[in-house]
Amino acid sequence: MRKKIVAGNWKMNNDLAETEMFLVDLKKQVFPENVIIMMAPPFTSLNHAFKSLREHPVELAAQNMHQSNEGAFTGEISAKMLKSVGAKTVILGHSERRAFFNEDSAVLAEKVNTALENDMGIIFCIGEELDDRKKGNHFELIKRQLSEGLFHVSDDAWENIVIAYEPVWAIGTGETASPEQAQEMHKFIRKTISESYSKAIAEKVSILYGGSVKPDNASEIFGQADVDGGLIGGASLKVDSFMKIVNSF
Ligand code: G2H
Repeated sequence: MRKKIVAGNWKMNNDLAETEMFLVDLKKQVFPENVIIMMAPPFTSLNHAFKSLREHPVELAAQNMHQSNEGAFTGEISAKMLKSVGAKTVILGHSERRAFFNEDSAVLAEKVNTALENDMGIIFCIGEELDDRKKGNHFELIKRQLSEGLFHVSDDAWENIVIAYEPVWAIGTGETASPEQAQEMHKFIRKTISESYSKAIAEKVSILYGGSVKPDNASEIFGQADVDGGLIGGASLKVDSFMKIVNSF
């Protein structure tokens, strides 16, 4: 049985007071036992959320980190720092990082190594632009993102890796991949992992879908054979919609 995961990616939303309001409401909820729930608030809210959620089954993730362990990198955050404030996992390769901060596969491969060295979990994001899909290049592109950014890791590292497939054309646009499109790509990703590693590894890795997941489309998407949960942006900012998605399996 693969792990089912719903992770909220808050992006650059919610200051400390807003985080606290969210947490007050979140802690009143009943959490399902069959789903790993993660939230990735901004760095500034991580430690507060971690301390506040100690008695609750919600894991903390960071939205990014630097590839170096320390040094003269003004404005950056290291894996060790993230761990020290309670983040167990880091999201790497989000399309917004790739597009707005020029993170390419080479730097992502370094970040992957640093996260693994520091014993952090990774949610590794991949996804094609609309243009790639229109041209029919989407499978090739996804394969390239995987092989260039991730496929240098050892077999054992896969214990700490989750994939998030997020078609860029579906992010924050209200447009979602159809459940069939999600399934088709998730199956392809699993096959690609199987070919480069092994069937056993491919069958075990959780592959999340991300891109305008909402309470009204989550259960159909999560019902697909190769979809093991979601990376949720906008709909993770309100406890009500986030929990409806968490309860969509
Ligand atoms: C995709 C997703 C979360 P949203 O970026 O990573 O955001 O659900 O707002 O499309």
